Amino acid sequence: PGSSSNETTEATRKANEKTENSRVSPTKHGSADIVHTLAFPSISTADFQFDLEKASDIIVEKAEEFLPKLGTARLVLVDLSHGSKILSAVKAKASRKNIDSARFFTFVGDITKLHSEGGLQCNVIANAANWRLKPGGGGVNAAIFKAAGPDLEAATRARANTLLPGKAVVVPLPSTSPLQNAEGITHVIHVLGPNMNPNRPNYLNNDYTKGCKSLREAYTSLFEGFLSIVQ
Ligand code: AR6
Repeated sequence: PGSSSNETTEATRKANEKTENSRVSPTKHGSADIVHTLAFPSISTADFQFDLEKASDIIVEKAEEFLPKLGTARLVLVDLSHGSKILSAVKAKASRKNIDSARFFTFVGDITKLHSEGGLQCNVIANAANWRLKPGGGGVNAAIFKAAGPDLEAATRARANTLLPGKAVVVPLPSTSPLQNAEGITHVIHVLGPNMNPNRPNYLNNDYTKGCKSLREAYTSLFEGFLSIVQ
């Protein structure tokens, strides 16, 4: 009997993730031959309390569906910690389906500091937004609005005032935004996922039939938005 992956030590896992982060091929910062790359957080699985197993199935299914349409562009699922359960689940499922790991991979880091701290070049990032498209509220939404400065709120307002669950809106980032200067981000795509938290708006009361449909729609809108930038 060999050791199962469940028995992998924390140290080994950290080492593996570091290897994974470091194997990412560099792209030219700010130049025309950049490899279009979308970095996205796992929509709905923290503050919105969506089931991780179901979410990881949907992320892998949608990445597999969109990769052939995206040419050479890359999709990168990001989370803050080496212990991220959603990253491990997605990584394992993507590997089982033999999805090209150079074009779809997981990355540990702060989505607002991928280039400066992680050495990963992305030109587009996704935000797990709230329906009002407002800064704050914690999680990745607060981090992205803070890092981008007031420019992002004004640019968002020019596109939309609110968002429905399952929908995404592409916002070009003004060149004055620190997120563009320091990180090379040209677009933020706000996505509103389904909510399974009773203390947040549009609570789905554990209805995963509706929830999964809505999360699929959210990733479809997100990846279609990215496709519109790549094309
Ligand atoms: N970099 C990378 N990933 C992050 C970061 C970061 N800086 N911060 C959080 N994550 P969440 P939701 C990961 O809660 O569940 C907000 O208040 C986090 O570990 O941000 O869709 C909004 O205003 C998790 O994997 O989004 C909404 O009201 C993922 O990002 C509500 O929360 C999403 O976690 C949306 O809840």
